[in-house]
Amino acid sequence: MDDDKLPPETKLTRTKRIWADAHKFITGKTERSDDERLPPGQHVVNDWPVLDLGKQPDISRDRWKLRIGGMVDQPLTLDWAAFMELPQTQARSDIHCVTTWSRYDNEWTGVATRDLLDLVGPRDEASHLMLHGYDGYTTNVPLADFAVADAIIVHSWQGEPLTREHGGPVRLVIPHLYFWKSAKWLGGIDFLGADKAGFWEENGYHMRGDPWAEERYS
Ligand SMILES: Nc1nc2c(c(=O)[nH]1)N[C@H]1C(S)=C(S)[C@@H](COP(=O)(O)O)O[C@H]1N2
Ligand SMILES: [Mo]
Repeated sequence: MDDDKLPPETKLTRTKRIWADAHKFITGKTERSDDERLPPGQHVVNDWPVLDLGKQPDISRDRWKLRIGGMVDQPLTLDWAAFMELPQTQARSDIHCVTTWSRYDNEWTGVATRDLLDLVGPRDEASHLMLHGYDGYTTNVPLADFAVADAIIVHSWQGEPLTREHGGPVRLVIPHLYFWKSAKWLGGIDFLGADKAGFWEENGYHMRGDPWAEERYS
């Protein structure tokens, strides 16, 4: 087949392709049967441990901004008001931390990554993302994993504003990957044309981090 003869990929078909890719990864859902719900090597906790690099940036909602750039049609910067004007999504999911604790039934509220993707329009070449926290933390994710239906950029947990220690005012939640991929104090998202290691990935952690495949270390 001669690819040159195909019409150029439109924004709509591109979005559909990203969603189709993402569909393969809808494995971390609470609808799994009980024996499949807990990934191998994990145990359930009822509290919510705090893990970070030892600094918890103090970012008020007034100062907070989310900058989105790289390989997108429409780079943009959202402040708190613009973020809250976007469609709000609520969803429940489980947390799986690579340090072996899992926490069930977390109720998140925020902006679905899909709604954000609609807004910025990833370009054809975009395949991975680098997420940036206000503490200097970085972590990489494949675009298809970021685009799953239950990945949310959250501002609330169990109906209350996300606390500073857990990444407030705004963090990412990607339930079907280990929690280190869910950047706290989210301030930047870069769309990349190739995979690139973030902080923990440079220090031996897996580039993808699927808990059911125990992708803990590289
Ligand atoms: N900005 C930022 N995000 C981060 C981290 C961090 O140090 N900085 N730690 C990651 C790790 S290793 C984990 S397990 C979770 C912990 O989130 P929690 O403290 O809300 O449980 O956040 C992830 N996101
Ligand atoms: Mo972690």
